[in-house]
Amino acid sequence: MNLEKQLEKLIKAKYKKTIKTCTDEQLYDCVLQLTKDRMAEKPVITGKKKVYYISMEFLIGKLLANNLINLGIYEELADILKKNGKDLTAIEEVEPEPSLGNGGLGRLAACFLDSIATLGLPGDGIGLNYHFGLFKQVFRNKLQMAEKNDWIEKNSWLNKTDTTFEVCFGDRKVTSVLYDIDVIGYENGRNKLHLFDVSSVDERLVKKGIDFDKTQIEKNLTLFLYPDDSDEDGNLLRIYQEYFMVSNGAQLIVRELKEKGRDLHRMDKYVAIQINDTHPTLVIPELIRILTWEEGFTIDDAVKVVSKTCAYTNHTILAEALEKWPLSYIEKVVPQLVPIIKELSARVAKKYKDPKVQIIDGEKRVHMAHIDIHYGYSVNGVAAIHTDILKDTELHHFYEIYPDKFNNKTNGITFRRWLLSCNRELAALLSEAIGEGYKKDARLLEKLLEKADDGKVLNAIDDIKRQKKAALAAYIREREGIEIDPESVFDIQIKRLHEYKRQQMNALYIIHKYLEIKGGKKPVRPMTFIFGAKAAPAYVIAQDIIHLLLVLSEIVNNDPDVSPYMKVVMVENYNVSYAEKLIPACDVSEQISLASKEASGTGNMKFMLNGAVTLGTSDGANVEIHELVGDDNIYIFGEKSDVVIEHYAKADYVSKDYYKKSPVIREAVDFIVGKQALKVGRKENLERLYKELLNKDWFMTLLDLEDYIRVKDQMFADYEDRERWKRMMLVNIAKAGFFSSDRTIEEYNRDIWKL
Ligand code: 26Q
Repeated sequence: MNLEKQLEKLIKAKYKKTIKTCTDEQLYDCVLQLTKDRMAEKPVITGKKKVYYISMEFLIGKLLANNLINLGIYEELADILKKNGKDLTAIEEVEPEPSLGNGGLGRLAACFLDSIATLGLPGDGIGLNYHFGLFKQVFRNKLQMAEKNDWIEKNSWLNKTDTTFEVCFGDRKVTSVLYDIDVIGYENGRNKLHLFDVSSVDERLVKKGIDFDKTQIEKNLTLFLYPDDSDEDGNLLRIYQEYFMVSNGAQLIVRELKEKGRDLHRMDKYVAIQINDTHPTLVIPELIRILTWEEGFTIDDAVKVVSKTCAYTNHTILAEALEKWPLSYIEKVVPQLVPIIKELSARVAKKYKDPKVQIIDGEKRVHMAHIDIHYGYSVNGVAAIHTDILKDTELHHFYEIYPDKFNNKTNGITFRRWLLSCNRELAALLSEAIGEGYKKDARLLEKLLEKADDGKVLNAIDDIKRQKKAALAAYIREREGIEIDPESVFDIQIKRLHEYKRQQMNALYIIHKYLEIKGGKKPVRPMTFIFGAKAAPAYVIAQDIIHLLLVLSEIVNNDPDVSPYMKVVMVENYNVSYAEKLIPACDVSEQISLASKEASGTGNMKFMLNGAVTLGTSDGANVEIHELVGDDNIYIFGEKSDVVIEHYAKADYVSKDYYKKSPVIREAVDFIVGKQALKVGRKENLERLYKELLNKDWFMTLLDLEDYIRVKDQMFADYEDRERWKRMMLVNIAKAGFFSSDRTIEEYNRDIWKL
């Protein structure tokens, strides 16, 4: 049916109105329905073998614009609405964001689903239907507060199915309900994201903020996404969640195989299960349990086929982030898996004496990654340097046993969301300059290099950047109540708050600049420093860093000597939707993690694609960005990973030495507990952070601070060479093609899944 007629019909049936007379909310409701109906018409992608991407997080973000783009009806719908006095972007704003992930790992899963469907590969996601996504961040008294973040409305992307399974825990049994979200590829067919829920979930359990009774498992199991990004204590509920997900997932996979009449002994010919970090690791013993208990397999046969089916992706080398659960926890939550885990552990112990590769260690803790490595057929890191570090140091002992299992899959991002949708203007310009081919084959962006001396194209890129900066400035004025100058340089750091990502180093630079300006050294052009970051609620130092940023924002923005030259903005409740507004407006992309610590990063890729220039360390995918764009189009600083790793090995990094040696460092660090900061900030938080930096500084902020200041100053100076900067923008865009998640997924398929 004609799109306009279809929409009119829906509106009439639901609201007895017309497009013109509908509110944006009503229009959203009907456009959602229309989009879902159109998606349901797309053929399901099929094939002999299918991948299941199993993950505790799918940070899908708003889906409307993306689905319209993938259906190929975005422009048509926008025109229809416009004709009727309505604005599609305003309608997009109505959609609540499903924040079903913490950060990079969850967002990667969402990009991968888009690319799997776009490439026409059969592949579904398996995850949990959290009723409350990642907490909503609000600032009170310059401190982060966490509030619940509900996203499920009466009409949503979720389709309730009649699939239910029983999941048995040691102390109770629950019934699951399956909700599906359709995933359609760009001009391609349909896969699914399967999100499991418990039938007995009860949202009323949530009292104040994000507090709830942790013991009522039937009611709380799928209420919340765990807000910990990598270093906080897990607990029993986390294991209940993990087992609930994998048990449902395993049952679904086995059922689908049986429905297709497949021989379970040859499961690996029909199924690949990609385990997204260790969180879904229990799928391995759970599948073995199902095959032996319910399908009559011998344990040898079950272990064999499962080991050929499961593949593991590692996303971190932070030791504290690797899951190790006390066996007693697993005993309590899923006693039925304990004999299997013990058997898997015993088989390893019999073959390998090295304590570093055991599944159950001397303290009776279960190392989840070790299960994955011994009983999976592939182990991959997420950027070249990350995989190298896994092989050479962190997982070296495993690499010696299984050299062939290890492989690298450098992360990627979906260009549908991170270019076509969030920067339609740039996409249009690219189409005009180099044709539409890049939309299907991102590497064709390199054709843009032919325009590196074309003043018209360069100016057009710059114009779009200005436009996006103006739009962001307006948005920030409205949302944060802060006035920023669109003519200033926009320097942006958006990512989870973590010491290894070193937002505190950026803060020290800001202090340094502030003091310089106070001392009369004014920059030629104003600068705007923008942050967005949530901190795990239990991560104390991360909270302190947020506090410092908010303190700096107040001091700088309210100082009449300084505010004409610089502004500091910490945006509230940074999420995917905010990222889509920030990234196209960015000049300087801050990727300043301590070398060796950021597995890959994916924000770095999104910024580059949108014409920002990276200021970064030789870490994660920055290394590959550097190789692609060359020395002239990126700003790299800081110690390299080998030096850092050596400091850890020798335990010889002493932050105080750097503090003592450098007056610049001293002045900036002391500011944190100086009179001015204490006047607007809280002593407890600022002093704790100060002491941490001086006495511990585990992520070596002061090691790189001077070099950071030097290179960042150079970068700001170079910004004034406008012609050179425009060229840098162009080269970054042109070289971003490699970071399309379509390329990443092609590699996963070629080397691991073989669909
Ligand atoms: C673990 C145990 C208990 C509770 C929570 C967790 C937990 C939750 C989330 C552990 C880790 C995470 C998230 C990790 C993450 O986002 N890692 C990022 O993954 C990206 C995609 O590969 C990389 O680009 C980033 O470098 C990496 O930090």
